[in-house]
Amino acid sequence: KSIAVGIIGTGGMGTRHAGNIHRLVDGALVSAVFDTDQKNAANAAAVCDGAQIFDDPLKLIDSPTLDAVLIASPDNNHSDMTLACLKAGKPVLCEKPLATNVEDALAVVQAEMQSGKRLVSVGFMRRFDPQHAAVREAVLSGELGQPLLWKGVHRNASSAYGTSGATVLTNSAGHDMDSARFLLGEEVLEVYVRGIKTRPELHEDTRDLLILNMRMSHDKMAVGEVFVNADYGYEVSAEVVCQYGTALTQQPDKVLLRHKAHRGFYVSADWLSPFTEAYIAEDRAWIESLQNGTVFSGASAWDGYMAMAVTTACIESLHSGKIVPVNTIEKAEMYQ
Ligand code: ISE
Repeated sequence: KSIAVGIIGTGGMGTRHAGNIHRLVDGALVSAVFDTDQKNAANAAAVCDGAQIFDDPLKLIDSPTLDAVLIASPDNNHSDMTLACLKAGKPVLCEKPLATNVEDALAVVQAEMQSGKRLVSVGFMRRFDPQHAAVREAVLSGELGQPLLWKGVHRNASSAYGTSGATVLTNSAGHDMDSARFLLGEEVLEVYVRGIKTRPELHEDTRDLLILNMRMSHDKMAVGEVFVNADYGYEVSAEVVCQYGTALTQQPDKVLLRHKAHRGFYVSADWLSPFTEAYIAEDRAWIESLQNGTVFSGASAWDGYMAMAVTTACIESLHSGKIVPVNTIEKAEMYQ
């Protein structure tokens, strides 16, 4: 049976998922879209052979013609939309972050626990990126010995969503917290965050360059740079340092260019192109899990909640200058 998906939020990210699911994923079609901007909704509907355009996201969620919902609306309504999906008993893939504060993320986890069914998936797409997957495989092979340290780099050419420390930590750095958890297979216990504003003309709240220091379970360490105004382009990398070697993400098929007295590689301007494959693989894995009635292999509501719990501690650390513990509820059986 073909899975009928409705998409809430059809900006750049939602339209990308719509095209992936409708055109590139077997056994699924996008049959409904919603966006507050009619033009965006019409564009996405056109990509999906004339999907129905809803004027209310809650009506879309409740529509009996839809099997599943993908949420790619602005960050601050992710948790409300996800809760509405849980209420309707619909499987949902919510773009990261699951919420913009830890209380709302916890409400999603608790509602899912009450429903007794794993309905919520979260779009931490790096888990499906071939480079990140290869690093994880190398670590899991055991050949490098025990993993000890995660080192991440996350740079945006310019910030699309604001540059206060809280916004950067909530919107961008969640990927790095998830990457460290995923690649080391450990939880974040404590954080220490430093941040600066990189240009004098920026607003005084700006913390566009951050260093995250995370103490992980089993005495592992993680440190990441998050720089949302790096100017030259978009880049992400992750390295796991182990007892007998290290594994670092590498782009395999880059062309060495010689041009105008330079020799080097192009760098992408945004995340859509470096993570093209990751988004397709994520959408494919989600649809397959719905078809087979199995648990999604990517991030769960628990992972979305953990990212928000770590984010909350990071914001506190950035503001206080102190080491801050990550406080969470106990992990329920259904997320083990
Ligand atoms: C954006 O929202 C994303 O999810 C990108 O993957 C990330 O790299 C960027 O920093 C975020 O702003």
